[in-house]
This record gives sequence, C-alpha cells and structure tokens, in this order.
Amino acid sequence: MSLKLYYAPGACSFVPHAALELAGADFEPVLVKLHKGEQRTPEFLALNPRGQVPVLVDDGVAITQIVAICLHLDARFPQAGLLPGVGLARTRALEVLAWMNNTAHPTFTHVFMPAKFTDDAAAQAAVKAHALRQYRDLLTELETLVARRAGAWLAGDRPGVLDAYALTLLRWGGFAGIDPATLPQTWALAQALADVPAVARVIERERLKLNVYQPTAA
Ligand SMILES: N[C@@H](CCC(=O)N[C@@H](CS)C(=O)NCC(=O)O)C(=O)O
Repeated sequence: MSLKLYYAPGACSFVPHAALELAGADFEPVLVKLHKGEQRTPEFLALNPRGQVPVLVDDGVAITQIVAICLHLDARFPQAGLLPGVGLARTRALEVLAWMNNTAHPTFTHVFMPAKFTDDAAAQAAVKAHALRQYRDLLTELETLVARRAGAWLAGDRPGVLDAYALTLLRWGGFAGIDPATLPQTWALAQALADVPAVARVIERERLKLNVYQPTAA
C-alpha cells in the first residue's frame, strides 16, 4: 500500500495534505511548482489531464478532485475523524465541503486567475473586481459557519478537512487584500489549526506564512 500526494505550496492541495498528516498516514509528498508550469508537463498530465493539483495516488491509482480525495482518505483512515462518520453531522459537513469546493474556491480562482475566464485585459480586471466582492461575502458566510459551530472545530471535536479548507480560503483572502483579523472567528480557527502538530508539519513542508494579508491589494 503506497500513498503519494502531488501538492503545490499554499494551493488547495493543502486540504488533503493536512488530512494525510492528521490521519498519521505514511505518504510521499510530491511538490508541483505551479508557477513553473510543472502541472502541464506530459508526466503530470498523464496523472491528471486537467493539469491541476491535488492528485492522490493510492497504490498506483490517481485520484483527483478535493471532495473525492477527502472522502477516499476518510474511508481509508476512519479513525482519524477527518469528517463526521454518520448521520446528519456527516451530511452537514459534506454540505459545507461541497460549498467550499464548488463556490468559495472557484470564486477565488476568478480573483487570482481572471485570465482563465477571458482573454480581454479590461474584462479580466472587471472579473477580478466582481469576484473579489463576492469572495468577501463568501468569507463572511464562512465566518458565520465558524461562529455557529457546535464543537471546537468545524465538524466537531477533532480537526478535519473543513478546518483545513477554511484556513486555505482565509489565507487566500489575504493575497486579495482581505485582512484575516476582520474575520476573527475564522482567523482564530486557522491559527488553532496551524498549531496542531500534524498541520504545523504541512505548513513547514509547504513553507507557508499563515497571514499573507497585503493591505495595498484591496
Ligand atoms: N476542482 C478541483 C480544483 C483544483 C484546483 O483548482 N487546483 C489549482 C490549485 S488551487 C491548480 O492546480 N491550478 C493550476 C492551474 O490551473 O494551472 C479540485 O477540487 O481538486
């Protein structure tokens, strides 16, 4: 049984990267330098023709898409509590995971990579500005979710994939001029998660600064 995770520092691959460490998994982290275009090499495209991280390779089988990877890891390491195991708690956690992945995350992609959505430079600026307003609202929605949580973490009493995604989304906001201090509950959660030794290992491996807020970018 072998596990390999293809990840890029600070990218959404942080979520399965944290999950693997939280689960105490024996895995090989493989760095993909997105800024150097390594996601478009023939070798990488053979693993994921969409040219994106994360890719989890489990015993030679490549798995893509964060939601699928998280569910796969949750099934493989049930003792880790990466997601609630059963019932409405699991349903609610999957609801949040899906929202993070299909709404908040792609909205940030419009802020960070507007060229993916139009060739026109003026239209790119408009896409970015519009998406940034939406992203602020989405982080406010996340703040409400965090504030209303029942346990210490987003899905209960153990840190899991929702917390790792929340940290990632909040951190990305910093690049776009959103001060994490304006989202105090989420910022406290992200800081607490960063202090969990398993997650601290990921932050160290990815060489991440937790707060990347740039006031001038707003
Ligand atoms: N829907 C995909 C999204 C993955 C994604 O957006 N990956 C980004 C990093 S956060 C990426 O690899 N971008 C490189 C590129 O698009 O060139 C998932 O859930 O895994």
